[in-house]
Order: sequence, then structure tokens, then C-alpha cells
Amino acid sequence: MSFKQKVEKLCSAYESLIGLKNSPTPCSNGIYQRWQLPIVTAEHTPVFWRYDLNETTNPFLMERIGINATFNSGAIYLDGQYLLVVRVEGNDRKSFFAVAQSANGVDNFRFWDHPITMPETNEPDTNVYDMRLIKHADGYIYGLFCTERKDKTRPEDLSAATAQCGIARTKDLKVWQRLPDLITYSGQQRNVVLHPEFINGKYALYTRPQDGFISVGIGGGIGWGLCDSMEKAEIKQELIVDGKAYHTIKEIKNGQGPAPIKTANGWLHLAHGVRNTAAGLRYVLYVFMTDLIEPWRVIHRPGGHFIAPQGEERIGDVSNVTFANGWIVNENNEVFIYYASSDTRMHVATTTIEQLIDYTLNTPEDGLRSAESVKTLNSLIDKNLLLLQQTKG
Ligand code: M1P
Repeated sequence: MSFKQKVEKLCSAYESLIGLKNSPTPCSNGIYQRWQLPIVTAEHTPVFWRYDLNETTNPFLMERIGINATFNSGAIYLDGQYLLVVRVEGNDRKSFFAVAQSANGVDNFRFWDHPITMPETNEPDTNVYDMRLIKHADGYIYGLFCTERKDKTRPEDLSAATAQCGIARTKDLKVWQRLPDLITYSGQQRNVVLHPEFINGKYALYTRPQDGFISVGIGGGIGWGLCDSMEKAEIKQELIVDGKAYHTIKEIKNGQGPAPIKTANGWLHLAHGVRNTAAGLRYVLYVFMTDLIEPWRVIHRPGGHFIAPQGEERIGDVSNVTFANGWIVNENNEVFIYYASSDTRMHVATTTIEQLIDYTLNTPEDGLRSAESVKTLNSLIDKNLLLLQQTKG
């Protein structure tokens, strides 16, 4: 096969992948609909990112820059297009951001030609990841993300790192203005999200105070704090909105997912909860609702997980993980939940605002003890058996 033919083969395999039509899985739990195919994988990154297509400099047509994974994506709906800011991780373990675009939100996601060139602060980032995109009332689109750097206080430990919240803003996802990192008085921060509206004239942020890089330590929970400006963002006081809890899906840690969605009943939140198991940490997604006027006050807590890893989703670079930092509501009140599985690939599940509200208001809370779970289950069984008897009679 000639070099030219080999290139053509690569490009046509790529086009076939991008062109695949997605379809809903045959079954749904009535809450949301999972879709069969992962929507963005490492193979969705353009051929011209990975291969040098010049025969003179790459006679064997080798992959020159390997891409390891595409996951934890921020999401935004702009001009009728579904846009993901994907966390792309190279074989060198460095993550960066790149935009993938689809016209229908469920398939044909194609990356823009270039990844995002994210400006740096005076203290360069070692790794950047997990961007939350927020269309704020001030007119900007903000990208809040984790910036990871070496922990200089522990030079001998080569895995000692610090996590803080990086902040950038844009109008078009193309040109980004980097702002100073968020200042808080907690040790480290990850999973920081901007609330889309001003609260008493201030910017409001969901935080996740943590003592260490992986472990949240005695801190943790989804926090809340106010700041006067995003150009010099500083939160002096953090209040815990939704804490960790013993023997629940968020026993070890939790974190806000995307920015909450405003509904008639309250602010709808998607978050991740982490528990420990003999096989390591298990990350699942859960939902809660906060008050419209006081978004730091939880008013509904459906118990248990909302999405947990299933089938192939269970396996990847960090197995048994579902993680979401992006969702989109379109003009028909349809909701597209973009979630990653096992730090490897992106998926979509679809639902509606009405279904999410019904789920949030009517799913029983976690009673925190087996006996309470049985009581809750029995009350549903009794109601149903009566109904079934009446239908028969
Ligand atoms: O590996 C699972 C996730 O771990 C971290 O999330 P958290 O800080 O909540 O534990 C992040 O590194 C995230 O990117 C990753 O998916």
C-alpha cells in the first residue's frame, strides 16, 4: 500500500467513526435515557493531531503524538450547537482542553482543528483539567478548572501535588482571557463551579475544600462562597452546602458537577459522590435541589445514586468511575447529561427538566439505616399491592 493510500485509509476509518449514528439503549429507567455509543473517545481526536502526514518525515506513518483518553467535559449550548470542552489527555499524561461540536448533542462530535490555547498565570500549570463552563449573567462564558502543580513543600515526594481553581473567560471558546487563580483559605480546591447568577451583587461559587491532593481529609463537602470580582477572585468564608455522610454514596468525598440549572422548583444540581470499596474508590453521580433565592440551602435530596458505572463504563484508566461536569438544556427543555466513564471516554444520557424535577421531588431520601430503607420500600410495596388488587377486583 502506498503512503497516500495508507493516509486515505486512516482518514476514511476516522470519518466512519465520526459519522456513526447513535441510538438510545433499548431500556430506560424512566428517569433518563442512556445512548449506546460513547460520544467522544481518544479515536475521535483528528488524525492530523496524532500523525505526521508527511511521507518524508514519517515514512512509516507512525502515530507521533498519542492521545490516551477524552473525558470529564464541560458543556455549553451556543447558536444551536452542542459544544463540549473535553479534557483530552495525551500519552504523556498531560491534559488539555479541546472543543468538540455536534449538531444534535448525541453523535457526530467533531473536534475543532486546534485545541484551546489556555494562557497561563505567573505560576505555570503542570496539568489542567475538568472545566466547568458557565454562561454568567455578567455576559462572559467562564471556564473554571483544576490547575495542578508540584507541591514544592515536599520536593522529595514526586507525586505530591497541589490542586487549585484556575479561572478563564471567553465569548466564543476560541480566545480565552486567563484570570488569577481563585484564592480560598482551604488547603486545596477541586471541582469549583461558578453559580450563573449574581447573589446580592456578588459572584457565588461552589467549592470543594480539601486537605490533600486526593484525600479531602477532615474537610470536604460541596462548599459555597461569595466574591466581589472574578478578576481577583477571593472567597474569605466557605459554607458547606452538601456534606459527606457516613455509609452513603458520598462517604469519602463529593463535588459539584456542572453549574446548576434554574427550574421553577429550585436550582437543580448534578454532583459526584465517592465511597470506598475493597476494589478502590467508586464514583457515582447524584442529584439534589437548592432553594431559588438561597441557592446554598438544600431543599430536596433524592437518596442514592442517579447514574453509576454500568457494563463497559466500569472499566478504564481509573475504573468504577462516572463523572460529569457538563450538561445542556435546549430550547425544548430537553437535558443532555454528558458524563465520562472511568476517566477514559464520554457518554450522553438524555432526559427532560420535567423528569428531573419529578425524580428530585419524589425519590425517597436516604434514611441512613437499613431499617429505614426497608420501611420506605414497604410503603411503596403496600401502595402498589393495594392498587394491583383494586385493578384485579
Ligand atoms: O479519578 C476520578 C476523578 O478524581 C478526581 O475527582 P475528585 O477530586 O472529586 O476526587 C479528579 O481528578 C477527576 O478528574 C477524576 O475523574
